[in-house]
Amino acid sequence: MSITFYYSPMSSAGRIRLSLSELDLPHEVVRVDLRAGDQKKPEFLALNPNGQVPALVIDGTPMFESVAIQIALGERYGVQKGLWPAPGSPEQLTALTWLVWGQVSLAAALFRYMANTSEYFQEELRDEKQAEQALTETRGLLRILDGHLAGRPYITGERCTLADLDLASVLGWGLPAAKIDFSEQKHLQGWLGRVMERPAVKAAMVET
Ligand SMILES: N[C@@H](CCC(=O)N[C@@H](CS)C(=O)NCC(=O)O)C(=O)O
Repeated sequence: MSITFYYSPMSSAGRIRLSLSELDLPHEVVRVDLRAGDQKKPEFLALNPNGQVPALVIDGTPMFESVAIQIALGERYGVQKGLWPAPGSPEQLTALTWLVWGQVSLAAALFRYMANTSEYFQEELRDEKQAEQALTETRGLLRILDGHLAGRPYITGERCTLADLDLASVLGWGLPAAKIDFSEQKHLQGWLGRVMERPAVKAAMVET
């Protein structure tokens, strides 16, 4: 097995870094300096034509899109490590559902809210109405996740999987950064606390 991981701190690549660490997979890390524009150089574009991190090369085959990478890591290496449900199991379908929902629905709404409010993004592109709409959407999605977590400690049931790690790393950073109060979502709060306590997650929060 050979894995090369193209990484930049404080980016979507952080979620893949966490999975590689939890799965304890040997890999080579290539730092991509986004400010210097490394991601737009021909050698990187050959791996990811979008010119974005993360990218991962597994046994010579390049991959991009963080969710696709998470699924590949889960299915190839996660089952044996207890971090991904067995193929064909009902839990695998649940993990896939919430992993994809976490990025396509929840993270998209949360980042839209941040793009329209936060100092991390350009001020002249902010729009109050967009922010309001994105906040309402994000709150609704947090209630949906809270409802799913009622009566189960993790997304698929009793075990923490890459779906939990992926969602928690977005929310553990994003909710405080966006200053979104989720104190009413007790199940979500308890779950986030459990996932954030994991040593690999704590270490990943201090990105280097
Ligand atoms: N949908 C992509 C998004 C990747 C993405 O937005 N990467 C950003 C960092 S968070 C990036 O590399 N930006 C540099 C650029 O666009 O030039 C994924 O999930 O992998």
